Amino acid sequence: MPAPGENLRINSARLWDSLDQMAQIGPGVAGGCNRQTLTDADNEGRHLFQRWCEEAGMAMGVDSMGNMFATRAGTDADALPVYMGSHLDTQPTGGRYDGVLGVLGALEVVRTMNDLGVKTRRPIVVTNWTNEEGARFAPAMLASGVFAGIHTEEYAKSRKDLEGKVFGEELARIGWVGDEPVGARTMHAMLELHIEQGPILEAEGKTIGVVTHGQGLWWLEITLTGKDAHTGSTPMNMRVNAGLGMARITERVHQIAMSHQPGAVGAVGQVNVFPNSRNVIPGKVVFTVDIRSPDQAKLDAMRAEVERAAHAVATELGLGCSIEAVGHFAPVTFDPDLVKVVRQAAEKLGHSHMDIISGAGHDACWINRVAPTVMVMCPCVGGLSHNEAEEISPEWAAAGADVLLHAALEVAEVVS
Ligand code: HGY
Ligand code: MN
Ligand code: MN
Repeated sequence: MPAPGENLRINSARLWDSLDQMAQIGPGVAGGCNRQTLTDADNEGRHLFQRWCEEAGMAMGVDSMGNMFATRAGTDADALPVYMGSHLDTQPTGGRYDGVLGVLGALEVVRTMNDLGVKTRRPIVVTNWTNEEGARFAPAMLASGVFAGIHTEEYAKSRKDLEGKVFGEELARIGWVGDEPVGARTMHAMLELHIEQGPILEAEGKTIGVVTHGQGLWWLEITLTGKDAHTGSTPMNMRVNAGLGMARITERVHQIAMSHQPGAVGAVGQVNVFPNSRNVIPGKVVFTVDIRSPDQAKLDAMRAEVERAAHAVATELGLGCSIEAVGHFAPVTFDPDLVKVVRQAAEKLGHSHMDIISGAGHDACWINRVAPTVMVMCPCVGGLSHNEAEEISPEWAAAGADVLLHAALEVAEVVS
């Protein structure tokens, strides 16, 4: 005997079409996206999202960090809402689905509820969090971090990109400083659908990831100072080469992560060399170390080892060395009751599933500090993400959105 509503499904073609339309905004050069936060493309994507939400009968609210909240009324206006969402900003060479599936999947859930005339006791709020990626303005998950009280709004709005542009000025420039005080909203729960961005679900042949935990992270920005000099006429023993220091530290970061297996990762992703001229020994290098683990002790040990290694290399080469932590969050445990709801939704829909720890950081990692939170994941091809070749199947997208639909029906309490 099928359970009530068991056959409810989202409209997969409509979801896929919305994903495709959004991907046309801020296109990359190889089929993916370059819709970085607070750019004109981000602004255009925000307006499209707002139009779609209003067409679905939702009322849009925006807070002072540009976080967008589209509300579908519940039958009980006083009930704490159920939030569902993710982010529309992308990496500079990002994919079409990282973050976007979570926002448009949540919109599709509302569209489906509208089609079916489903009423819920609790309001439902579809959310777009500003600057999840942290690619242009570090740290990642910046606006959800302000919402959760991790960062002050002043700190967030002072963050600068590589061109020296200031977050607060860019947010004002694109016209998305909302009138709501950030963090004023209270939630009954927050559900985030996201692609896995790793290879586990596909390799295990599972369609749904029930996310029980998220790994913790440090972003350490290291500045090495040496001496600009001629690459041809400067004898090797007279060089103070910041580029060599960066290379040695990059190798040490890899070795440190490998020494903490299983369950640790580390790399250097962003490097800025000065003066970055072919025939000048770099006098200064600024680079960011990204280390992560689901285990707090490993995370802390890796940070200490990276900092020790950096200072040791700098001493060896006669370099100045300063280290600033520009991003951090502790390992996350999502709400066990919501995890159960997601698992039951996957079972009810007949989707293969497994519990999983999120390798990537997400807005849900911060919102988990202020409301019961859980994530639903779908696979991505080859586990590839933060790459324009990021790919998912329409079936995976639909499965994730269907689980989100059934979890939302449960948590927001359907009213017959
Ligand atoms: O860095 C992260 O894990 C996320 O993709 N911003
Ligand atoms: Mn993301
Ligand atoms: Mn990302």
